[in-house]
Amino acid sequence: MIAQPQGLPARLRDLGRTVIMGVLNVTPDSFSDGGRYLDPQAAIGHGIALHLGGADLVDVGGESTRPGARRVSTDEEAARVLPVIKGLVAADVPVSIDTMHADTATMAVAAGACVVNDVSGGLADPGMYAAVADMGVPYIAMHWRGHSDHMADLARYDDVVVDVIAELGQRVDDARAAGISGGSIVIDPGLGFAKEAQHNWDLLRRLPELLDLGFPVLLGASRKRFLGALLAGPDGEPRPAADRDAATDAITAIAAVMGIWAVRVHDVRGSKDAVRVAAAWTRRPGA
Ligand code: PMM
Repeated sequence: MIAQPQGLPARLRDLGRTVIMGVLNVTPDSFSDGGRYLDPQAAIGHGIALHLGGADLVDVGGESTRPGARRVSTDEEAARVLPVIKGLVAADVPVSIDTMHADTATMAVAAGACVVNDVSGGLADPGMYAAVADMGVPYIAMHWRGHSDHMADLARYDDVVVDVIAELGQRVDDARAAGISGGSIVIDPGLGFAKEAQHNWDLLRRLPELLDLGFPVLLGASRKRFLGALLAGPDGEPRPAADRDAATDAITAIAAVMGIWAVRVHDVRGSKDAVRVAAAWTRRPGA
């Protein structure tokens, strides 16, 4: 059984396999797709293509979390994402909103988004938990220690898995205390966020410890720097982001076999195939 959050729309429920979340960044500066989908029509077209290609959910974000990226105001972020969310919802595409801002989350859900994905796990905006509690949608709480301009300095752990679990546990307790139902929370170890490459590998190797908490888990490994470093050529140059999809698909296969609820990926096709292989291998229905 793959743990899933309560409050999902019917077509995302009980799939019996890992959910594919496609990445749609409506930003000028995201590390992989920055600048490509700033035009709403281009973004909507790409979101529809992701969905038709196998994304169960399209994750729309208007603020880059790349190291050194400029923070955006709620107004600017909302102006980027809302037309795109409306266009996708009108085209019957399930949408999640990737934001750290409670106001953006509220507007996005009013526009039809069905999941809130908060990379700060509620730490960036003190109003986030109350907003999500009011709306009753599933809430993805990612492990986060600070904004991207200084997160590299925060990558210090005694035992990264134990520390991430303890910090996520605190987020879950705070979210529940603010009224979010425990059953609607998804946890995410935040690969690449205040993590060095070895931290990410430790978290991936010890996924059972995270899964043991009993919450649905989401992983966002897609095209991240630790994969580029792993695949560096003989000159030591990291493999470019656009050429990390096969490695991403390998992580998806592992995640799917382990019972991860969802993977957040740029290239949907390979991950979808990986999920189908894993589902067939584990004899879960839905392959
Ligand atoms: N990573 C990014 C953005 N949003 N959300 C969740 N839940 N987990 C992640 O790992 C995550 C995320 C950064 O990647 P991008 O710049 O390609 O969107």
